[in-house]
Amino acid sequence: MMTKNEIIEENKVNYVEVEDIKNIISSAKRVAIFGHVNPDLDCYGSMFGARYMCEKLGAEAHLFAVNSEKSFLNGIFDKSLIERDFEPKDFDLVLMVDCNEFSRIDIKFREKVQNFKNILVIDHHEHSVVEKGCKFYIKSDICAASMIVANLIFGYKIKLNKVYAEYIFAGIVGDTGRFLHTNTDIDTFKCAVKLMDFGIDIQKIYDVIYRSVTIEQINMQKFLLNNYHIAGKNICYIVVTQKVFKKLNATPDDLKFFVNDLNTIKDFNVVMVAYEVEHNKYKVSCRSKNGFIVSKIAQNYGGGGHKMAAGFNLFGNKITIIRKIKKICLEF
Ligand SMILES: [Mn+2]
Repeated sequence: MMTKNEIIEENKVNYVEVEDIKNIISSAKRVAIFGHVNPDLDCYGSMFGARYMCEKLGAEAHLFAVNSEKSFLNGIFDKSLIERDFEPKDFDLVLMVDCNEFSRIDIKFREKVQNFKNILVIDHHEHSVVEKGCKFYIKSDICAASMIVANLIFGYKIKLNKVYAEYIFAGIVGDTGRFLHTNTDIDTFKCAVKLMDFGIDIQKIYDVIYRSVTIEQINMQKFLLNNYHIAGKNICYIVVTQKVFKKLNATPDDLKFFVNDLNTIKDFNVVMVAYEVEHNKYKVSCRSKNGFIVSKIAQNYGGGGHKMAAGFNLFGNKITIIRKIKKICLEF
């Protein structure tokens, strides 16, 4: 059996360098920028940052995403710049950031993006599949896609402004859990310092992200702490049905907010939270520490992500999901 790297090698992945990205973007007239489904801070940070970079390189750039009206992202990013109707014929370049697979693109845009001829990918997730025909710039050792974009902007000597420095900073804060996760390194702080030089208001960003916890979120947190189970090598798992969301008047966004918090509990090597997003369709968010790796398990189940933060989908009713999750817990 071929290893993942051999498979990728065989497909002759079209990796591009910093200068190529500049050429690709400057020779485009109109760029359509996409991030992943259920956008998070880094997704928006990198999308908005990429928009700024494209415009400064002489291309008109548009942002496409599907975001909930209730999302806290709206408190940070200028949501009036987000569009929902993508017409491929209006564009000559698609730029995918913070994701490198079509399956991560919102279903609303997926087919149109997939059929697009000229696609550039800027991401920090490792490949789990290699999409044909795309040009890739993948830096999996960088904490956030936003930081990759920041480094490109700095490298091209483009002058950033306060607003976009805040967007990019928010992206880095999001993916590092405010400089907590193991993906935080000296370069992360160097980048943060450069961004702070633009006079950004970090308290404003932190207020929106960390000082705006709602009662629904607290109820969700209470539910998680009251309903976790332990299996295998101190693997913590929780299953949250749509019924629970309804009862708590909470959303998957409210839950995602606390998945990282569960991983701060010393004894847990891995935390897996399965939550029902559609009838009998569960997303499983995984976090790990103490040397445990979740990306491989996520890939084995058709998902992906980072070594210590990954996810995948499971299908079935509550009983089936509990059985599957328990089995997966024993695979560590
Ligand atoms: Mn990211």
